[in-house]
Amino acid sequence: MIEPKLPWMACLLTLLLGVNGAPAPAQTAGTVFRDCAECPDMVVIPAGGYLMGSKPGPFSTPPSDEQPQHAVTLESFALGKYEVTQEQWIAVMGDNPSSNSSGPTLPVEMVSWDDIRVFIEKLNAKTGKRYRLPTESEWEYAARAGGTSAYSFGDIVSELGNHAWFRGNSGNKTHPVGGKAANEFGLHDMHGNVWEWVEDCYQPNYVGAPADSSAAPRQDACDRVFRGGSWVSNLPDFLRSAYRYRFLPFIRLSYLGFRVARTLP
Ligand SMILES: [Ca+2]
Repeated sequence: MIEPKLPWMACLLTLLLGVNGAPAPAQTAGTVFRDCAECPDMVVIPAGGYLMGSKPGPFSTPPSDEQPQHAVTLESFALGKYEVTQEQWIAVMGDNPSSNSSGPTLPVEMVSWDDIRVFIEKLNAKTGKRYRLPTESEWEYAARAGGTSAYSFGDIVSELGNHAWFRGNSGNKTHPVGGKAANEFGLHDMHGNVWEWVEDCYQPNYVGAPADSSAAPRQDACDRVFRGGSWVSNLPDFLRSAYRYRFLPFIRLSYLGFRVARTLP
């Protein structure tokens, strides 16, 4: 007797395509997906581990807030392939607060950490997904993209211009996202263009920092961290993967934006 093959094949097709015939959300690291036409492109970041922070090395005296270097283990998550753009912000919020508003694919800026909370609430309501800001450990893991150097591409400052917009090459303005080379995880502009808010309350060092991807413990009226340097950064040090800066959550600046993370599935 020959087994009927169709039910088995139908089962497989359902797994591959989803119940409505649309592609099922792929969880394979490196996969790029988008939850709606005007939603950010998201990259599936692999699970893994790394050493967060800095130790004496090519930059012999890293700021004390990057120490102690410590091990962090992370589950897979999704992160924006680019900084959130002005057209993506407008699609959710209906306005454009940006200082340099000369193009739809420029990164949105002049958005506070508090403003972003509203954006994410609306994006989640629109998509039914769990968007959020990346935690500080997720952001640094994604910026390093498997590397242990100052930048995702190594330690050579003269190569920064291939990967980042900063004071030395930006012409004192933001640039359309994705104009520079991606890192090994397929992410653009982790170094430069606009600084990127992350979830965490700033802590002055990593003593007692979480060993997983959770955010630092909440404090009342804390500064929120942002990362990666920007078009206005005049020192290459500011664009290092481990470099940290922070402001109160209501601050809006022309060189400060964000990218979204999304919990999987
Ligand atoms: Ca950036």
